[in-house]
Amino acid sequence: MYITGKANWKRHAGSLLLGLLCTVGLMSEMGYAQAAIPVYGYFVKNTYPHDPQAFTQGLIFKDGHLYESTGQNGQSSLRKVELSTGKVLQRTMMDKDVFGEGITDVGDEIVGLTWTSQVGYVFDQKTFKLKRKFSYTGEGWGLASDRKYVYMSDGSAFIRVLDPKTLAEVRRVEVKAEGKPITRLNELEMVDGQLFANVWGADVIARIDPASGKVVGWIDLTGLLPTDQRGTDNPDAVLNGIAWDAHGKRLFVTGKLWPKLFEIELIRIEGR
Ligand SMILES: [Ca+2]
Repeated sequence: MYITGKANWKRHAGSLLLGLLCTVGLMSEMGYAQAAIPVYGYFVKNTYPHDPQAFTQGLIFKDGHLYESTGQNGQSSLRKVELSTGKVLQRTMMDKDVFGEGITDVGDEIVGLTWTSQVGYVFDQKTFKLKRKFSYTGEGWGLASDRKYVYMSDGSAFIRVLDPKTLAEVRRVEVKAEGKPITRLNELEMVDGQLFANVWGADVIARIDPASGKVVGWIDLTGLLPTDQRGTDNPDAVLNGIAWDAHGKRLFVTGKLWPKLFEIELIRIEGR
């Protein structure tokens, strides 16, 4: 049921996002540039290998390494990955009956979600030992964190704000662009106080003010990994994975089953 829903969304995602971006462009042309949401393109600074078998669901950068979670029942894992080579340095498998989703770091722990099992995992960052589990309602998609909160997406337009210690929900924020709810928010990353969320099924990242839920920028990643390099017969190979190196100020993005991971720099596109 959910997969069918996602497939339907994929067919419509392009036109919806194109519509949104055209709306922004039209507003600029009409002289309402001050009201338009800025659009950013990208410049590829570095390209790194990425495990093409990794069904990427969560990505973070911490202490010099990438940490990545992968999905699919029976194949869900948490990995520590060497940036320069894409080599998996450490791995633990999740229970066979769960579908791994997003991860984020809280102190020296890594918190992870599952898609429909309504159970989350807390791992020790160094040993990958499972320390405890926690529960939540609904679906689990993406996670991110800052020093105050953990942020969780669930496929809807709402971001759940969680207490980092108890992982209990504190509140929800609805994400809107020019008043319209933006659904299918997936992998998350906190970047200098802004919540980045890639939109499932589209090569687009929303830049969100985490306090208000307002979309304050769009990142258009069209062409980053051409579709003929994603396996044209695999509609699952979508953009999914944002990591921020807060010390080095480096932004990394990849996708499910993508053979490459990119360090990108954002470029403001004037007039869009
Ligand atoms: Ca992330």
